[in-house]
Amino acid sequence: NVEQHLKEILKTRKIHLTLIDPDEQSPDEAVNIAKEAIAGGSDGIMVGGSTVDTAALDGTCKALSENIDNPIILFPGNINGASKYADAIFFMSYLNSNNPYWIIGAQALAAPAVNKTGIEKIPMGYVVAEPGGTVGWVGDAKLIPRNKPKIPAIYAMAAENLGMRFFYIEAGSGADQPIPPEMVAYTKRATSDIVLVVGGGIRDGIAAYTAAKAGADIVVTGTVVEETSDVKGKIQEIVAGVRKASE
Ligand code: 1GP
Repeated sequence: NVEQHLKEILKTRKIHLTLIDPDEQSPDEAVNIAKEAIAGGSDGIMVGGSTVDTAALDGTCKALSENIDNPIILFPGNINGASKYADAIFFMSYLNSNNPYWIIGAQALAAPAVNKTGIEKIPMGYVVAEPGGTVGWVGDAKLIPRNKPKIPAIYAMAAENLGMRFFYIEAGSGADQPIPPEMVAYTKRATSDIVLVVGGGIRDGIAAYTAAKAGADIVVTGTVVEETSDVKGKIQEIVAGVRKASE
């Protein structure tokens, strides 16, 4: 059970997850990146992207499941984001979209396929703040302004009241700046048990430390592993920041 596993870790320290976009490399290359990231201290691998080729997703999840022991968690970008080869799926609602498709339409259309895989579902609320990147554009987001740090907190309160157990504040993959720490802090303070996930634009140990220290339980990075030639070293730096914030 991935959720229990993550919550067990959170009793003692914060978590880092590495996001792999199956569109960006072959399954074999994804395995190499994942192995290096885990050797660097990452606790698990998220798989997904705003555009996903189902064959690439299945191929990547299958290769990962055969080669790594850490959790493989789907991070779906649309109705085709499910794979039976993963361990769990963040079953997410894009709470600050202007389009009901992204809030509940895609989830309804995908639910039969997700349930058929038999994998664990982790209910998660998802909000996108400026700049928002591709996921902001694709998801018709009412982007949360960077200078309005209290807004994600009210979405998180609503998500928790609706029974969601995870809440993700996203700046957009490749964002030029990560989520402001005040935004993370207000959200953490406004909720009780919800697991707070923060990602988008985190590129170094200091940014990872800042997000975790502000209240993120899970820090996600994706782009850095695509950009560096030393995945293990870069992830070690980021994980060191996350772990330092756990002290
Ligand atoms: C994207 O938040 C994640 O959903 C990761 O963002 O690629 O900027 O690390 P980066």
